[in-house]
Amino acid sequence: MATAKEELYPRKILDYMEGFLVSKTLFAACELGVFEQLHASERPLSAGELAERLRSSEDGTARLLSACVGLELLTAHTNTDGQVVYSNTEMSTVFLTQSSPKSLYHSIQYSSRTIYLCWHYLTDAVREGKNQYEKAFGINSKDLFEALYRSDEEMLKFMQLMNSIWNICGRDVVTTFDLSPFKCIYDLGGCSGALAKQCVSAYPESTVTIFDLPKVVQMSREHFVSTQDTQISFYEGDFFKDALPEADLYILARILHDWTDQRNVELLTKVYQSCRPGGGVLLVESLLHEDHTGPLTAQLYSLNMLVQTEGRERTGSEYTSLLTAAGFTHVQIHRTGKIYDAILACK
Ligand code: SAM
Ligand code: ASE
Repeated sequence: MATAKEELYPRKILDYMEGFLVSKTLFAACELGVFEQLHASERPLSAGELAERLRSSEDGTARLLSACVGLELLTAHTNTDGQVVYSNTEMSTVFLTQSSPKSLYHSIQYSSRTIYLCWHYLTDAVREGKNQYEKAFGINSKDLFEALYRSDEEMLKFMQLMNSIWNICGRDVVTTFDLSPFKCIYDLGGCSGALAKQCVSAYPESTVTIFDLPKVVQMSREHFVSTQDTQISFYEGDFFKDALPEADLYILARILHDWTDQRNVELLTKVYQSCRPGGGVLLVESLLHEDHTGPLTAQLYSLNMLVQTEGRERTGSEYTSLLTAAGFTHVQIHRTGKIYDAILACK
């Protein structure tokens, strides 16, 4: 029951109604380079000084900085001469500057330039039950990844998005289960290799092969994985069309949520057939509660899968059904409490 107070002042609804103002403030501050400039500067800067360095208007910059203070992304301090100067908070330094190892800069960029545009058509996506690339970007390709990778630039942005989250929650998903018995690991749709790196650092006796589409592998070699990562190699292929190499463990991180149940059973069946006896599969996904009451992040991500892909987020038992339909047994589900959870199944 709502309390009398809530009826008079619908705080939650007002917050939700204007939630996108918060997102856009963060996006603009990142895109303009606010956190970068403050990080590069040895001292706090005034709105005027920042405006000059960012080549932005002084008035607009002052308002943006003030909103960032309200969001606790910046702190403001008044000098003895009465001038207001700004600096990054510790959180902004760690997560919003480009050079930080835990930077979310590229995730924010992809949210701003791609996801935000798709979500403009969320109502249509719900009505039609399909993604909105045609309306948002004028693309009518039947191939999902042709749409997602509509240019090299867009592919790189997507890869950077995929990359950045594993610096924050990658360790958890690869150490949830003891994967040390699995020496030969394939990361199907392994993309930029961020999870592969987490994996080889946790398991120094294992090797990880990143299996992905040829142009993704090429981009990954060029921008993400160094030749000094000797435990990591690449394999170019299409996991729906080509034969899968034999391995002890297949990692499928954020793969099944892109596709329908039918395509997933098709893919998992191929994985099962190539898997060595005693081997297994590790799924990494954002799990919904069994009764779909949460977590909110997974619920919202499921809507994002609707506007951007052919898939959905699922519950642990939904993934179990897909795995058992393909032949896997002993399904173990582990929730990490962070965005991504882990499921291990055996052959
Ligand atoms: N596993 C990575 C992660 O969690 O960061 C990337 C997940 S991303 C959503 C899906 C990945 O699957 C992309 O790297 C994409 O290129 C790859 N992919 C899509 N279709 C594929 C196919 N038919 N064969 C091989 N890889 C594919
Ligand atoms: C995919 C994952 C993502 C396909 C498209 C995607 C993400 C964003 N766009 O497999 C990462 C998760 N974030 C959200 C908002 O869903």
